[in-house]
Amino acid sequence: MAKTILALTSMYPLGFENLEPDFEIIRLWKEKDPEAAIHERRNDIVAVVATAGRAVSRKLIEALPNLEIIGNFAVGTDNIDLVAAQERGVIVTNTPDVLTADTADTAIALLLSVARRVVEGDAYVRIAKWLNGPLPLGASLGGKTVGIVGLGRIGQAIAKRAVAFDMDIVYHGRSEKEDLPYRFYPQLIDMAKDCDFLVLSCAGGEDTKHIVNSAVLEALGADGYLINVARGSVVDEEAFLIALRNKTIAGAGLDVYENEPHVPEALFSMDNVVLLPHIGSATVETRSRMGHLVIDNIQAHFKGEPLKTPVTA
Ligand code: 8YV
Repeated sequence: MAKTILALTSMYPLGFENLEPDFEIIRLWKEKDPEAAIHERRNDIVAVVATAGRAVSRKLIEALPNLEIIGNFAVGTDNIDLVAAQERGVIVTNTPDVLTADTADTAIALLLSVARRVVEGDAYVRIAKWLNGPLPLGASLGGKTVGIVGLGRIGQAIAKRAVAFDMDIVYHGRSEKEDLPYRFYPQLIDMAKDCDFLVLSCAGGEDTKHIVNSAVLEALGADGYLINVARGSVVDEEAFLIALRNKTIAGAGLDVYENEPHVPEALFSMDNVVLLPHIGSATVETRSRMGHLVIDNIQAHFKGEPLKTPVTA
């Protein structure tokens, strides 16, 4: 009975080759009947590799009696039932730090693109609309206020970058960080009223589900922009689409959606949104580092060595 890893995701560009001498790998996306593949090998599976949008539910955890470790190819763990894992004594690891800079860069790319109409401008040139007159004016960044929801590692990296654009930083989150020089807002709605760019970089999951609701969007106002590199679940998508349609917010830059890879079609025809396909960490360098971390954690666990990046409840 070979120790088996159930992979719910590829770890491109790295892959699982480094684990193959010691483990069999079930690449679930290649299986004709994924449920049957899991059922057949359920007693052999000792590790699961997952990622954002690939759920490790209580049902899956309970179906694998010898599961010891879940290696998440992501920093966010909202795809994993952490309580069920803890109850069973299953270890969870993730990939913090290595993706901080790229994800913060993505937030800034979205912010710049939507404020300065970069994507719209590109299309404007390509379809020769410029011949009929200039692109409508954009919005400056300098002197504007960025309100960051979730000033963790990624939030702080976004703040650092926004400071370089002469922007003012404020934040909202679970707790005030007294060692940082930015103003803290205990209430999201108050911060939304006071900021020009509301940037989401918090964890997903039940605690943050739909915290950006119609009242927060109304507070952000007709000159305000929403940038989301966190999780689609943080935003009430229905309220958000209404706000965009009615122009009660100025625009949005999105890397994440509630039901990925499905994106509300209503967004496709809107000029004031920039849409990315969840690429926050999607560089060759970062995805390689993420893959190495997943592998290192699994190998360390089975050698009885300390884990590199365990998730603590
Ligand atoms: C995903 C992410 O891991 O780290 C996270 O939480 O959302 C991303 O980096 C990436 O999209 C791979 O699925």
